[in-house]
Amino acid sequence: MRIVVLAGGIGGARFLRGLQQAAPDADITVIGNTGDDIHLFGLKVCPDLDTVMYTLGGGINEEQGWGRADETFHLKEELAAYGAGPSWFGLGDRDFATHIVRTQMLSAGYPLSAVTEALCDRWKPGVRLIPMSDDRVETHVAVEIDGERKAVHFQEYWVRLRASVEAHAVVPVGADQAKPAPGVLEAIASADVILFPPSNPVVSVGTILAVPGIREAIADAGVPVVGLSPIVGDAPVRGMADKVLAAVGVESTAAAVAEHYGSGLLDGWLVDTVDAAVVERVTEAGIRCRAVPLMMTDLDATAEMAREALTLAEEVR
Ligand code: GDP
Ligand code: FO1
Ligand code: CA
Repeated sequence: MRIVVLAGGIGGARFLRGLQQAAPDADITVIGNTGDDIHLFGLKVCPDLDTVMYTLGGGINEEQGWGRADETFHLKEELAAYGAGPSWFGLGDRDFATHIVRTQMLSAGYPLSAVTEALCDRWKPGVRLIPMSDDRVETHVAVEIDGERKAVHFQEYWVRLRASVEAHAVVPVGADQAKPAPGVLEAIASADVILFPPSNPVVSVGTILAVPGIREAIADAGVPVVGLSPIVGDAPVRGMADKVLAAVGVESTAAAVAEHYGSGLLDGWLVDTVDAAVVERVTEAGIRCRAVPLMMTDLDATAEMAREALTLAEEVR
């Protein structure tokens, strides 16, 4: 079975680990979000691609969900000693190697998709990881700080500001000129099922869908598209997805997220059992909905969620 998954970082990566256990023989292609990418110290950092690669490759810092395990920060300390900023983004020594190799290959002319494939040769994540685009797309957030409206890079909003200021708009800069990376449209066209994991609907899945051609390809694929809600009990399970949902005018509920994706895209939607009351509303929106345990507390729980998603896909096929 060929499965295509649109993934951001932590939530998407954890889900993918469960999907691999639930469908060990499946051929999984991950279309990764690159809107979080940031250039630091002359290096290109791809947080969501790295989180998927490290998590499935066994190198992730498990409790953080980003960065490497067994990390040291000598480079970060030395850069700070030189006053070379920014200091608010925690790049570890092992992680720096990834960004150096990536930047070297990009400078040699390799597209991001080829670079990602090369990095995965080391990590062997067990999935095909393709960036949503080889073109530069960076999510910026329009915020108001001390009465002044300005746009900041997503990472500055998310990490330095901790989403503590009101976000008025979330803009994937460059998306409208970006093309799907080689293999993205082909993977969607040959998929047997397409999954939206419990990733951030705005800055992860939303950014991938903002690349022209991807949303249309999914809508026209003619195979089941099933999503799992990252919102449980009217709040994100972790992180601040509610803040960016508000910025795009979507309430932080499992039903509103399904409606935001729309019945033109989604055939099925899994909500947590605490949100069972919304099943009827989502169904009325034309999306088959089921309430199942949706907390990725451990690998078996996540695998069960993945099985439920695949079962729902067969029901709506
Ligand atoms: P990021 O790029 O690192 O923010 O990761 P993603 O966008 O892939 O996923 C972030 C989302 O995962 C957050 O909005 C969380 O609500 C969601 N999430 C994290 N853990 C769980 C979980 O156990 N269950 C569900 N349903 N969602 C989760
Ligand atoms: N997230 C943080 O909250 N604080 C950090 O210092 C931080 C550093 C970092 C370094 C490399 C990397 O790949 C990811 C990193 N993240 C950090 C996570 C990053 O902000 C992710 O983009 C968000 O978690 C949302 O996707
Ligand atoms: Ca992300």
